[in-house]
Amino acid sequence: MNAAKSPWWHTATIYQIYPRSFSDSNGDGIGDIPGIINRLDYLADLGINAIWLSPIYKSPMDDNGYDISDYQEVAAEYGTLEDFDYLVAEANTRGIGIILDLVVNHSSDEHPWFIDACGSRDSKYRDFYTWRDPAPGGGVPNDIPSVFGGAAWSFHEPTGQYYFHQFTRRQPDLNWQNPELRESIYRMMNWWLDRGIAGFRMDVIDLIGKEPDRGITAEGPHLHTYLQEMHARTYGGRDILTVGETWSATPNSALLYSGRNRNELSMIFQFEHVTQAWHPIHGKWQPMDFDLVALKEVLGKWQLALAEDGWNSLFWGNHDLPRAVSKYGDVSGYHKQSAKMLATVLHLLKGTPYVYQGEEIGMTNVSFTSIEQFKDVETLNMHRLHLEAGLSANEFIAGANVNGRDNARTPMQWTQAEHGGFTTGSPWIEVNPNYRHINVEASLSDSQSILAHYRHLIGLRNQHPVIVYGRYQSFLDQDPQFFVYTRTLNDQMLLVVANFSNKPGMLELPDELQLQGECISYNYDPVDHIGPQTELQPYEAFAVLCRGNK
Ligand code: TEU
Ligand code: CA
Repeated sequence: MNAAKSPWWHTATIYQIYPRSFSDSNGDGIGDIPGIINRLDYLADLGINAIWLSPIYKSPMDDNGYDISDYQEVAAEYGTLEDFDYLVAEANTRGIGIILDLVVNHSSDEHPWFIDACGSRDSKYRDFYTWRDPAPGGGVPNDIPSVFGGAAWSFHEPTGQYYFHQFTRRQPDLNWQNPELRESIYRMMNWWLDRGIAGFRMDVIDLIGKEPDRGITAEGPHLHTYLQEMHARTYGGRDILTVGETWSATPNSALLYSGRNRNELSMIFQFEHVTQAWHPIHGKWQPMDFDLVALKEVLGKWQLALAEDGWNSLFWGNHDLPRAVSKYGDVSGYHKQSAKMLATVLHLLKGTPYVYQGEEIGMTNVSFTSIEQFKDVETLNMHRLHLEAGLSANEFIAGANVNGRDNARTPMQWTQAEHGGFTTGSPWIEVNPNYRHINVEASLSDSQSILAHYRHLIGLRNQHPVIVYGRYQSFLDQDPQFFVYTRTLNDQMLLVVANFSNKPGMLELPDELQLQGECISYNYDPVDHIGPQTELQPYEAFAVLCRGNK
């Protein structure tokens, strides 16, 4: 890719904010937009270039905003449209763009479109959704399951039909086969684009091509037609970032979404590195330890698949995933070292890195003991279904404490004050009790903090084109302890080495990697010379930049 024509998001680092849990400005225990504005200097100091805001729109909050009842109104508990416009302006003065979460696979059942559609089979909005008669013998039209448990069909008594919902029954799917629905969505998107946003993250966008009668949910036959139409009708020609959440994506389909001549998206979120540690039958609720060899294989596959076209997103966590350091690191023994190692390995890959709120200070999973502490609708639904299936509550809670979404939704830990400085009120979900020693204030006063390491890595991306465009090559692919890769651009080579274990180890690198260079990142002592054997400490990670001959 010619650096002269490269888009801004090639060198950018994106920070994800889950508004409900980031910063509460008015003491109601719920994060809000003024609270985010109060923290912009912190984010500017971190060096991020844009903020992906999880939904801020009017919503009954059945799924914490991923169930929208007015696409052009801010949820009252988060603030007002004026607050939003002020956030955009204040972020922009700090060189930070605002990326909105576009949730258009489904709306809330409280959206006026759905309320009108329920009023009569002749409603002009009836076909904005998918309605079907009961199956011939009665019951659901077919056996498509909801992602959140149960059937993907709910019966609407007054009009005698089922409606389709891939998530909860309070999140009716929108019917993208209807051109009027699509135009309504495009009008809404342009309305937000005209308010100066920097992009969209597109919620489960691989599902909008669904064809329920044929049992098709992800990557339907018209999906890319819709995305190219959306591009043409809205953001095409604007200098914005678009990232699609696509749980079904493969390296091949990733090129369809993000190929430079596809006129669809900038990039996608793929989840293969996440689901490779899920149980084949019980999914994330039956946790399995991740396997480094498998993880390296997946990350490497995606680096190579999008090496010449398309573009990778890079992330360990988000609002749906467990905390990175709990999932892949070692909170008890090597919290700081393992969090820094994970950041090093991810941020020196090719692609756009995403930092999930709190990841930069090493926030961890929680350990809830009763189901009442959990707030996530998916977790609560699955808990009910697991108990109905005869599983023990404790067994379910143990799984939810490893992979449940609430792990990422406990409030941001700002200080060691009560509730971690998140709120002066009573938080909507419990703050992780480790806020007393894991918090922003403590991190800012520690030059060796995880935060300082993230700030350094984010800065490196702007200094070294080899990090942005270097060709990826892995080494020791079958080694179960070490992750070793290089990035090469022109006469520069960056060697990245990481010990993914809590055991020290002797690393033996091939001759071609026995080199001398500038150590541009480390989490123990700097390493600038690699010989035939290198002793690595637990979770040690470093990067050495060599120019010209080694
Ligand atoms: O997530 C898609 C989704 O299905 C994830 O919730 C994930 O598959 C699940 O947690 C795995 O168990 C998006 C949003 O990120 C999520 O927060 C929403 O709940 C969901 O869509 C519906 O909008
Ligand atoms: Ca608030």
